[in-house]
Amino acid sequence: MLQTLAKPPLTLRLCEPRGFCAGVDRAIQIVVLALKKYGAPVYVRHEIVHNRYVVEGLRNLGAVFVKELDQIPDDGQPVVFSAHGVPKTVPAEAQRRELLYLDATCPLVSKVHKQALLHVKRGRHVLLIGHAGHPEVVGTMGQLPEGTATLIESEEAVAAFEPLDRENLGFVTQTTLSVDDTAGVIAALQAKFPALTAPSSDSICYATTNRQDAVRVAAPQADLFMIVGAPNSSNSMRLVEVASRAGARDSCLVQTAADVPFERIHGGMVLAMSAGASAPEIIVDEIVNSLRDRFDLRLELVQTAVENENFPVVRSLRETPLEARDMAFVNGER
Ligand code: 2E4
Ligand code: SF4
Repeated sequence: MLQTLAKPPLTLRLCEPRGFCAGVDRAIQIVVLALKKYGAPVYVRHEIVHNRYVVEGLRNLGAVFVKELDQIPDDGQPVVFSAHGVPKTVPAEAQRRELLYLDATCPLVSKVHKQALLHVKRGRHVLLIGHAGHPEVVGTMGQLPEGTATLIESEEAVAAFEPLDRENLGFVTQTTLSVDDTAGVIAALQAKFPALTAPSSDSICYATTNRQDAVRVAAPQADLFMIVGAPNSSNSMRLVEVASRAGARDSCLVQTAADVPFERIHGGMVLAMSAGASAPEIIVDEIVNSLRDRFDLRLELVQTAVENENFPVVRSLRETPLEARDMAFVNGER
């Protein structure tokens, strides 16, 4: 007689909020709408968001990704700037070349740009807390006149920093940092420079904060915490760190279902999963399904916030209608 073997049990804590934020949704919509309005090719400077699935999907629709504007021919087609923001020299060069450009910089990144500029206007030297080389840091630094800002990467960098005028300092941060690490750096700055001026509101954005909060709640005693995201995605990498620090026994980044480390997953374990702000929900779905194929899966939702943010696209694209098919892609098929 044929006997069906019962699948081993597995618990999966699924974080909410996870995945696409309002800034990512808007940036992808801008590329999709530009393709509808202007036809292919639509050039995109830098990965629109740090995710291969999104980039490949847009490439299939006719987007052409470039590193710099000098790779774009004068063919009258538009160029979109990525969600991470660009130095001021980039729109200036686009204007000089009379390129049609659409800025997909997240409004919350633009807000940090404004806060940094305000520090400069008020005569303060800007301390930008962030990671060297990240496009958002390059973009924020590139808003400010030469010599008016210093990048601070760590508490050690605070100890080493000696300003010309310690009474006139202001800080801003990258939007996707670890909330806890950044609090440490800010505390060190405030202890050393009591006159330091904070921005009018936190630079770390709502989406970064919410995703880290949910991971912190889901992590204790989880045997393995998987974060869906890309290695060049700052916010996703921070979630992997938060998971380990908050008590997960093991944590890792997975880009697709093919990266799930099944050799480390056994019946009876407690898994947890979240996704970075640039990771589409379709990849989360694929991973859940691949776990369900092998295990008797018990899903537990760990919800710590409800997000209702929605950032409208640039005015010139608002009249272009998005069809349900476009929206499915924009929303990561959630
Ligand atoms: C812009 C600002 O900055 P990060 O590397 O986390 O970007 P990613 O593309 O992964 O996420 C979207 C995004 C874009 C986040 N903040
Ligand atoms: Fe904007 Fe925050 Fe999303 Fe970055 S993570 S795109 S700053 S909402």
